[in-house]
Amino acid sequence: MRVLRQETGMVLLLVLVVITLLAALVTELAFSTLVDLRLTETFRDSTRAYYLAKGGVRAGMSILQRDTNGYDAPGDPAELWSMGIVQYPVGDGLVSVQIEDLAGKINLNTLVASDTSNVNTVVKARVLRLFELLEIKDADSLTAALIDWQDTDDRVYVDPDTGQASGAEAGHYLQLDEPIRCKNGPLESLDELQLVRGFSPELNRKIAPFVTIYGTDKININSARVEVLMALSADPEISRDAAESIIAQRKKEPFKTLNALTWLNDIPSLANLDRGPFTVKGNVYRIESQATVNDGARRAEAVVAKTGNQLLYFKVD
Ligand SMILES: [Ca+2]
Ligand SMILES: [Ca+2]
Repeated sequence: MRVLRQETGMVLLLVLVVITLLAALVTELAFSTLVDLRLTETFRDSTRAYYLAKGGVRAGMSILQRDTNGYDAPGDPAELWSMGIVQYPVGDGLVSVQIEDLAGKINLNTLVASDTSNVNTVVKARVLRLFELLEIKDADSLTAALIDWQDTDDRVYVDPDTGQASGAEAGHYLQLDEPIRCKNGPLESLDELQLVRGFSPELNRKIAPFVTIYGTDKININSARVEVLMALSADPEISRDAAESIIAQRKKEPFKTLNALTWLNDIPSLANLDRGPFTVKGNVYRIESQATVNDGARRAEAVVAKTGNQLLYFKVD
């Protein structure tokens, strides 16, 4: 009897173990099925968000094509592109688009005339002043390294003012722990700056709002930030007060034509300022499009030229 009771006990225990295992298996299976289903849904939503984000860029491009008023002044009621698109519902999703005029930034690729070793001393002075305004250390050697990175020759840049060889060519880059080639050509992205001697991700973040690698050396007076305006001229100096007056004025009335720049005469210190560096419109814009569909979220970034409706850069995260 005792043996029988023991055997019965053992069987009961086995049954219990099997039931527990089965239950665990069933739960696991149900869970996996749920996960698979969720993954499919997420994939579907993510894919839809991807196309929606891409569509946002297309929408941004077409808004820009409709802007033909001859000036670009973010915030002006006539400048629809600058309003962007905020959380616009499309099907199950939402899309937001922001457009930024890059002509308000200093184009680092104009430091050296393309495919040459000819330094644009006006732009060089601008970059130097900007770095100094942003309290960036070693502005001289950073600017020189940026020149050498772009110019076609392999001679280290010697600053004509100081006589110092402060740049960096192949001799520097080939001696790194992980040697790289000196580009000797224009920057293809702002991220590429991190390869240039002295630049770091932190420095990149600091200068990113003020610089670009696209467009011309002209600065749009309607969209430049205070620091960019201040960096434009050393003689006469554009003081912070003067730059802020320009910004206050353009909020009242954008500079719609180059003739409107005569307003600058109203600021006594700027009466003799060279109007040459200025423009009142852009041609290259950065479009950022963010889309969500349920749990799926994607972000697209593009750089486009208005002339010819050209896509210069495109990335979807
Ligand atoms: Ca416009
Ligand atoms: Ca070079």
